[in-house]
Amino acid sequence: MKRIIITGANGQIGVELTPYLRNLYGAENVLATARRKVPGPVSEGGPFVLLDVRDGKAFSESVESFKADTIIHLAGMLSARAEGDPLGSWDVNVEGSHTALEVARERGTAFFFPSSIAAFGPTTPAKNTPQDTIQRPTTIYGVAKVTLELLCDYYHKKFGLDTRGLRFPGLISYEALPGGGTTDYAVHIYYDAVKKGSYTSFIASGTYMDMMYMPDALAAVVDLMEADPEKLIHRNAFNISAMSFEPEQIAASIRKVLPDFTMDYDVDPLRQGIAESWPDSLDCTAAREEWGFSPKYGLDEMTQDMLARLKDRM
Ligand code: AKB
Repeated sequence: MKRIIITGANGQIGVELTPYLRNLYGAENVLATARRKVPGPVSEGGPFVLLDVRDGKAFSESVESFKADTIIHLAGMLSARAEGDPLGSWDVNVEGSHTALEVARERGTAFFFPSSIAAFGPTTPAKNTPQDTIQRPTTIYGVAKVTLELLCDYYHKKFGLDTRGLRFPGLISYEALPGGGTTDYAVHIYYDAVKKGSYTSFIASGTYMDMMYMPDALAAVVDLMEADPEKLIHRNAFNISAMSFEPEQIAASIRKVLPDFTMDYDVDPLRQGIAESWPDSLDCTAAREEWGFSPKYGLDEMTQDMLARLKDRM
């Protein structure tokens, strides 16, 4: 990657990936795009343009004038929000992503797509979920993710496009709150632990999901995009995860730092249903073997860092 254009740069991943890439590749070589201009590092720390990914003409012109060699396509709607607006989410998550893929084909750029654990469903083996397995998701978000995984594979095979992707687990970060996701409880819990010393979980006790600390996710994007293409057997998308836990385990980890922390439950049926349709834990062997995936943070290391950073901020 030398000249990178990022879509959805104001989202949970974009607000951290944009400065991270600018730091690695030079601020002038990373063009952030989003539908709104929000004051802060994304719009002020380097080049920025307003862009709706569904506007293929404007998108293509931005790629051409910036001379981008890589599109990091992050614009999208998360799982629970998408379930509340299936048609709107299809428009952004499938039509918008397909437009982005077409722009990549037209301009000959590499293309990164963030898939998700949501690309799996209730008939997928839930434990140690294989890289290649049954994908019959029951959420509109998951259906969109599978569609794009397949389209990316197709564009690679048919047009030789350099498409690469990751199946992200829940991402946990102190920089930005996610919005409308099912794994969001694992971020909110840290904020409430620092602010109030207690948390009410919308996910039920005993519900396991894969998770990862944001620094490991950022490194994974770069490691995959810089990987030797000859070594990639898979393209879209690699299973990646750093840990799998249920609410009681993250609460116990927080109590090691804040012994008085308490948690109770007010389970949200929508998000609980989504969580139960997703895997408990992914097998990441392909990512390790094909491009050296190796996350650094486990649950307790992440908890210590999250709480220390949030305390500084709040
Ligand atoms: C969500 O919960 O929707 C996302 C995801 C796992 O894709 N964090």
